[in-house]
Amino acid sequence: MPPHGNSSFADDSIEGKGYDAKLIKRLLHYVKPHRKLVFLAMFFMLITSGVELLLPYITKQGIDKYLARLYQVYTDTPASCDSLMAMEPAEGDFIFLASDSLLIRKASLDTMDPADAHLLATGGHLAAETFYLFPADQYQGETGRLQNDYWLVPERDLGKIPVEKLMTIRAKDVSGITRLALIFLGLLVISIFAGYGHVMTLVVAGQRSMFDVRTELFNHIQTLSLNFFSKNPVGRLVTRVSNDVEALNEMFSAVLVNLVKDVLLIAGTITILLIMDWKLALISLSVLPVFTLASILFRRKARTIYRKVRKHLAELNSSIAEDVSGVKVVQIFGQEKNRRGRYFEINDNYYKISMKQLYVFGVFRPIINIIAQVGTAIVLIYGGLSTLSGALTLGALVAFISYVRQMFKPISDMSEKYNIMQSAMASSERIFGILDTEPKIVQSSDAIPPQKLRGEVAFQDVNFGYDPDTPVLREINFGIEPGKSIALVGPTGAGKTSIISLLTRFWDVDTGKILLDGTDIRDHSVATLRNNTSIVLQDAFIFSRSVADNIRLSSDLTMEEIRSASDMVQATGFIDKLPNGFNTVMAERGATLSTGQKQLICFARALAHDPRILILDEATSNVDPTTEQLIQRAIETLMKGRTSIIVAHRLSTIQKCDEILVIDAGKIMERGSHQELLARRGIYYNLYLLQWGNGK
Ligand code: M5T
Ligand code: MG
Repeated sequence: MPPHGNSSFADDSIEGKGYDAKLIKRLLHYVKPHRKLVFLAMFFMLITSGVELLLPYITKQGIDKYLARLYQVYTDTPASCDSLMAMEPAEGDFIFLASDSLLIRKASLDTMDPADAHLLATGGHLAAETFYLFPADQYQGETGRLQNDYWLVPERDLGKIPVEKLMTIRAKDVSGITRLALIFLGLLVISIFAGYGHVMTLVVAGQRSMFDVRTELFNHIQTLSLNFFSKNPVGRLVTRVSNDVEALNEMFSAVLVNLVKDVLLIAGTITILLIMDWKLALISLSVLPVFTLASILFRRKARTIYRKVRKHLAELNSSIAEDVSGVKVVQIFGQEKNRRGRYFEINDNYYKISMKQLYVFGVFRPIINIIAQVGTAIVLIYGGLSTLSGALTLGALVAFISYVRQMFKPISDMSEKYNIMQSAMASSERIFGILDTEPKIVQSSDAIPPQKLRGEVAFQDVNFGYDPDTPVLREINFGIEPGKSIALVGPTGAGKTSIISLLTRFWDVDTGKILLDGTDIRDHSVATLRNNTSIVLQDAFIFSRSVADNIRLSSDLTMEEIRSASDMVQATGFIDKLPNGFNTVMAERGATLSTGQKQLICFARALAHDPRILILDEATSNVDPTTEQLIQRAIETLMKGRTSIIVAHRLSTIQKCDEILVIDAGKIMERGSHQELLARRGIYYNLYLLQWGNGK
């Protein structure tokens, strides 16, 4: 595997802070245009949280009011009985039995003033036995006893009464419970819709914000100067635009969507538990710290291992991709065994890390579940005991258990959210890093407005290096009259392409200047530069669009103009043979075209834009003699009447130019016409012998 194989993965660390106010503030800037959606989402979220908190309470009501409608007998002096009755609790809570006794509904102890309830429960006047109460005119059976107008059936004997009988005499309870069930159902439906609305609105807001981030990022990257791209390989940039924005998106859909809700639910649940029974609440919350710790630990481990799995998988994939695409080389050089060994190693690494992942999940998940179950068990034990002693109603116990169970999930989710936040913060830092990179080559504020050029070019004492320590061009001086042409020749790495890059302002000179029509190119507006020059690069770049679009690019050229440009460079011949002619959509980078064909399309592109200054970096690649001739003629057509600066490899092209500059190691070593240079018997003469001496 080459060293650069997965550098883009190695680079994209995800460690860091989970919350950074500055970054969040900047991110919110992208959400701002969609804030209405966010507010709507918050509204929906309040509804769903409210319903979720309400449901166990409704269960409690159903149980206490209708299912476990239990009474205890209270006996005391008539005076205190009277004063109790005078408290006038809710209807049916206290029922007069005799002057010295009354029935108190068990669940009503929950709703009255805690001090009163305490007095009642501990005064020794309240019998522990619990009864169901039936109006004496409706039911009198073997079990229970008649007292005043009521038939009292002890709770444990209720099963002895036939079901049909129970249904009729408890008709009120049945209708009450039905009503509650319907309310329960209604709330559920509301919560489903509100939940849908909540997720949808936030996800839409998130997607729209991410869309904006991606657009801004892409637009910004396009403005950046080449020095940025030579420092940031394509792979890394692609990762930025896709993965890092995806991490932000994950933060949106997973974190923001639920974080507020989780916090609300946890806080709400704890409050309700404390109000219901603060002792039991504290006891049942005792597992929370352990549970939270275990969740955090698990999520952290899971995340780390997930990253490793991803990294190994990427290695595995790129190894397959490389070996398959390089299979010819592997076979010719007999490297199969060697490569098999390497692949085995990578494959084995991936297997091991995957097993580790399974192990982490296999151990931690059950542990976390067990802790949650222990929490529920504690509630059952303590709550059960309190229910037995009458301090807690059955409904309250059931509600308690629901609340406690309902609380574990958001807590365990929170630790995952922290991890997601962490990667999102790291990603946004990188994204903003790109957005904050200023283009190095900028148009000066007092630039000359766009103008049509005559096409005079001059280099004056130009020095340049891609990095300051290694000069690439030294003391370059030359000039071209409008309409004249110059050929740059020299060995590979001499600096020919670099001269061209300076003229197009892909880079700026270190010292010296470049003049267009007598004005420094840095004082011209960028539009002047782009409108008056056309460039055909060494590696002809074809976009995966139609041939016509490749020639047109973004200009508004008509089909006739495109066709005539391609006629002039003699490209129409092969274009017409393509399946859809000019409308044939090209493969990525024009993969289905030959090198010569790609060149011809690029020539047509340059010609169609009718530049004053033509810049051409001739391809060195060998093409067949027919194409060679086509290209040669195309170049001549292109050069006609334009200032041309051409990096030339073909002798015929070179001879057509008005002056030849021989570049070596970043310096102009010789200059003159073909004949003059040959006569000098210098570098050019030697190049001539080496390259074209065989008569080509
Ligand atoms: C001239 C160096 C390169 C060479 C010298 C594009 C580029 C080049 N270089 C960098 O350090 N960084 C860069 O981004 O500059 O290179 P050139 O101008 O491309 O050479 P050429 O066009 O004459 O060569 P060729 O092969 O195209 O005929 O030392 O390392
Ligand atoms: Mg070059």
